[in-house]
Amino acid sequence: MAEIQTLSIETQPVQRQPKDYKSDLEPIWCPGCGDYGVLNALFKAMSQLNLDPDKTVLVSGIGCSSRLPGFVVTYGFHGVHGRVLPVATGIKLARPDLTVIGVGGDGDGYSIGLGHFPHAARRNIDITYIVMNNQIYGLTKGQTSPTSSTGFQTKTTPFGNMDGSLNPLQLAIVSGATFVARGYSSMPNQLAKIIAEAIRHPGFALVDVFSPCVTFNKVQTYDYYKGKVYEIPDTHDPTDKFAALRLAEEDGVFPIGILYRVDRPTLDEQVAMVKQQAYTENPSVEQLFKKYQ
Ligand SMILES: Cc1ncc(C[n+]2csc(CCOP(=O)(O)OP(=O)(O)O)c2C)c(N)n1
Ligand code: SF4
Repeated sequence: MAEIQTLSIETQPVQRQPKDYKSDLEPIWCPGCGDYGVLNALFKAMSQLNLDPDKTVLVSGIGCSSRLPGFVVTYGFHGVHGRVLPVATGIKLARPDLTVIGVGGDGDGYSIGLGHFPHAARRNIDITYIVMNNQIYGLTKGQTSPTSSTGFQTKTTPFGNMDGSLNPLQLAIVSGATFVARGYSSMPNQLAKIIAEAIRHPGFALVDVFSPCVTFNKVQTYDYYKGKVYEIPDTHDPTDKFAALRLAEEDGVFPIGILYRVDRPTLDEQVAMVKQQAYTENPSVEQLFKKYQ
């Protein structure tokens, strides 16, 4: 009998370009909104990593910035306000093979969603969280957010914001995040590099991005950041927690880059190990009853 020959076809990996991640939907952000820069940097980062859109999920909440998943050809989940992190955590635990990226605004992530933030960080779930921080609520037309500066006059604070402003970088570091970075939407090449590193990092990675709202924030404008943002020098040791906290504390000038990066087991790795152990031991229901009665 003739031997059956199997034909193997070698397929070359496709190198995707930034434009290949762009969906047919055109962004409807105001002209000049910082979120355009973040979207373009994300396209570049995805191309640098050659991410497969069929294996990538973008999860967002509600806000101008949370529209972002619609503009990308990956899977997307445009959820409810403030719930990026629990949804992203659930997706990553159910499908650890997927690259999961949360996106949204400072209102979404640091106000209504803040309760989820330290827990995602301390659990070290392997997701990337990009916060487009414009220090205001854009979608609802200009109210203060937790990162608004003290004294900032908005519709909700006509006599000036009386609150101190939250420092998301420090909060992430002390909560147990293993990758903490700051980007600026007007430095798209550097932002793309930071986002690519964050996605590559195994564990909870925060990328807080200054992304000016040109319509409602007339204080933290592009002019405001000119001369205040600077790249973190190579001499900074990102494994030094206290050095990272000091960088995040700087006031009046804003270091851009990776402040903190360490390795620690991720939640999804540990859950996979427990699942494996349960399959290996495979106890009967009777044995389980005996063990726990
Ligand atoms: C439960 C709930 N509360 C309030 C709102 C109203 N709301 C929609 S977006 C938003 C804040 C948006 O600010 P931010 O997350 O910073 O995003 P931006 O629009 O600035 O990108 C608020 C309060 C809502 N949609 N759902
Ligand atoms: S309102 Fe602000 S945040 Fe929203 S799209 Fe316009 S500039 Fe961007």
